[in-house]
Amino acid sequence: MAGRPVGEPELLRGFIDGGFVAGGKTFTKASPVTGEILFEVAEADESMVDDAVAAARAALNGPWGRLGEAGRAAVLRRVADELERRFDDLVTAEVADTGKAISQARTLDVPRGAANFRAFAEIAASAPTESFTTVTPTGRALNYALRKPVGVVAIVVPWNLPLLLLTWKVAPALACGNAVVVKPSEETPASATLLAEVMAAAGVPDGVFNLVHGFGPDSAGEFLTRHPGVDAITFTGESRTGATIMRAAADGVKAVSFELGGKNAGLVFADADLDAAVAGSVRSSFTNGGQVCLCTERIYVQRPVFDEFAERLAERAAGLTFGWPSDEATVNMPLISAEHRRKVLGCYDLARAEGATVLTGGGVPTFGDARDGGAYVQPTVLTGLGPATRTNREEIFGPVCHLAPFDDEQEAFALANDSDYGLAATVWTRDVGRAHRAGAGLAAGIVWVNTWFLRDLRTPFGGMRASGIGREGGTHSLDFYSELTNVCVDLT
Ligand code: NAD
Ligand code: 6OD
Repeated sequence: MAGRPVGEPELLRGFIDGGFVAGGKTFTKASPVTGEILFEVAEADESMVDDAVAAARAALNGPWGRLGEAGRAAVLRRVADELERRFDDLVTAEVADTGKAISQARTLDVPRGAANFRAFAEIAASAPTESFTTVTPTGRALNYALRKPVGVVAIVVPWNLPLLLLTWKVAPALACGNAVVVKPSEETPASATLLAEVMAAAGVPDGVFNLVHGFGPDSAGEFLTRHPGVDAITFTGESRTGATIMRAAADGVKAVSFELGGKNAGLVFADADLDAAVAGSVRSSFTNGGQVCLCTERIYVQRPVFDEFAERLAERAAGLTFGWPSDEATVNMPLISAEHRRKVLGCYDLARAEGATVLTGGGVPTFGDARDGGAYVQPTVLTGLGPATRTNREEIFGPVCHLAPFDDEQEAFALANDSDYGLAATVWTRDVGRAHRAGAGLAAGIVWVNTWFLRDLRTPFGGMRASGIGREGGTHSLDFYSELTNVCVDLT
């Protein structure tokens, strides 16, 4: 990612069979902070996607295909080392693409990139497989399962946590011996391009990791997901896009793993540590500009503490000041693009039209400097709407939450579960029994109690309903990224 003529946006290229390649067309990537053009990006056409898939297939038949678990784990550890060596470059790329605060990129996004490779190096190398001895009429038979790669895996990811979400899939895919073609979001080409450099420097064999840039429909995303040479598709993004990809996957009866949207509930009980609940809800609603699939957009608060909680949350939200991403003290960030800002501001207008009371926010901050060209919106706290409103049902994916009161646990669980989605729920309570009842009673792939976005990479991660298909994490990732062959040997 160097060597551009001064004043020209840098050209980011795809990476196929161990080399960087540019296609015919390019598109531009604008800064969410100022709107200025940062990069020109080579858009992969259909023939480049063909080349990427062919390179991945060839790699499976080369030395990579003969490397055992331990050998692959060593490669993954080298990738993690190299990611750590390029730490500052990756932080710079991630901040440029997204406008996120440098402190967050340093403590969450980039470290998780390396952690994903280290974790799956261990998980894959130490995963057991089943074996059974079977009594037969003449003696015994031994059954045991062998894990094999699925083959060529297509990885399509969004823009909100670009490196974290990409490596969360690349690491287990490679740990299981697959070769991958990745398609990052058109909004975040930079860290994926650096990841290609990292792969090469870490000695990942040519063709094992391939990168194509572009958009979804009628572009690299669609070409890749309907490609007959792809064996499995893992996708993170909007539920609607997941449905489109599922149709494409149906033709080849391909395995899919989908991590999709959310409309996550937070439940604040009157017995909670209210300081922790307020601080935790500030994090869960406004981290990354509210652009985390796990963010809490619906908060239900038990009636005796509703007014105090609402006042304190609104005050904290209003106090989340915007600095430049490079300021160490900055926590807030812009939305990813002008287009996404139009969508989120449309949701703020819709909420008002539906009768919401705006406790804080609801508009656009002004700076009097270049950031006025960026995609900033104010952190917003709403109240006053019923559960059937679009504001309470549709994912907004911005720094916004709606507060509503409840009276008892049963009502709280019912309100939380009244959703087309089922990704995450967060519960604030001091009652241990209630904490466990919440785990059992809430229809979500993840239930956090007195915390939010605390991740152990060995645990199952994914969503119910429109929030996804399947689970990744720990051995659940191995189940998606490998096929099992049962071998049955007659021992008589
Ligand atoms: P998106 O669905 O618009 O795009 C995601 C990726 O899919 C991008 O790379 C895009 O180019 C590609 N794409 C779009 N249309 C396609 C098509 N027809 N065929 C193939 N590829 C296509 O999502 P986004 O706006 O980038 O991300 C925000 C969404 O992602 C939110 O809904 C959020 O909840 C969700 N998300 C979910 C998780 C999770 O773990 N469940 C994590 C992060 C984000
Ligand atoms: O932490 C993870 O592994 C993960 N997949 C997080 C998803 C965040 C969504 O925006």
